[in-house]
Amino acid sequence: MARSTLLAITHLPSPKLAECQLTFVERGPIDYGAACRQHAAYRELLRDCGADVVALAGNLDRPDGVFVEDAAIVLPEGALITRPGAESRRAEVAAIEAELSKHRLREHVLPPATLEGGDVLRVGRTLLVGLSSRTNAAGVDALRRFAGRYGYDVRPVPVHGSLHLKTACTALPDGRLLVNRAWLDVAALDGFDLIDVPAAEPWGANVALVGEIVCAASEHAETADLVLSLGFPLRTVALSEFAKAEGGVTCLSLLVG
Ligand code: CIR
Repeated sequence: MARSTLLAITHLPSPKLAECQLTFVERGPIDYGAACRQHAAYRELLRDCGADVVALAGNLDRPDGVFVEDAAIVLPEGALITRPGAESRRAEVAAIEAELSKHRLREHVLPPATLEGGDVLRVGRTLLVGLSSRTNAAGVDALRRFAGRYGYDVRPVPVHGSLHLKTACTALPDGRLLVNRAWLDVAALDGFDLIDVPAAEPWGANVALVGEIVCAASEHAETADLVLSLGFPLRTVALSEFAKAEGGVTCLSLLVG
């Protein structure tokens, strides 16, 4: 059987998950056992989509360590190790870098720049980057220096109503963007075809592309119906406990293709 060339780096949920950072979400109880079961189902979904899955455990003491997406920007040409805007999250990147070093040459975001992977959306040769509470203008410049030399066009997108750009905007397999316009500066997306998430599901815009398969949280049933109606292959998985920690389907993995 041919081996998959897609690797998904994940990290097991921390027993301290309920102490996570929260910005736009109110703190409520998180069921750690349910979070672990949902994470196992998420890893299974990644495998079903054709990925080899690694589950790291080096950040089990760090509440937000499960949200590996924020620690790096992975391109075919190399990886940029981020400097998270949330100070409490800065120590997470070492464990992610140790794994990524097996697969990519790395560069680093340096102070005063801050950049989190949840703010970086790749659409073909364009990188849309959220200017958010976690990613500053120097972080955008760092991304531009890193990716510009490989020919990527780096475009900032002001984000005001959500934690990260990808909370409010992700890409479908044909390059159209699934968006919640209320949470970002839509003028910055000029030139892209936009599809609005259902009004009842403002958090639905966070979908992950694993190969050509659209993966979504099963809590966003109307968004799932919308994606199916557009003709895209779709898989869903329950992620309620991670939503309470302000994370979605993209946040839980780093895809190394
Ligand atoms: C945080 O506030 O940093 C975490 N509780 C959630 C991070 C979610 N990550 C993502 O959207 N890429």
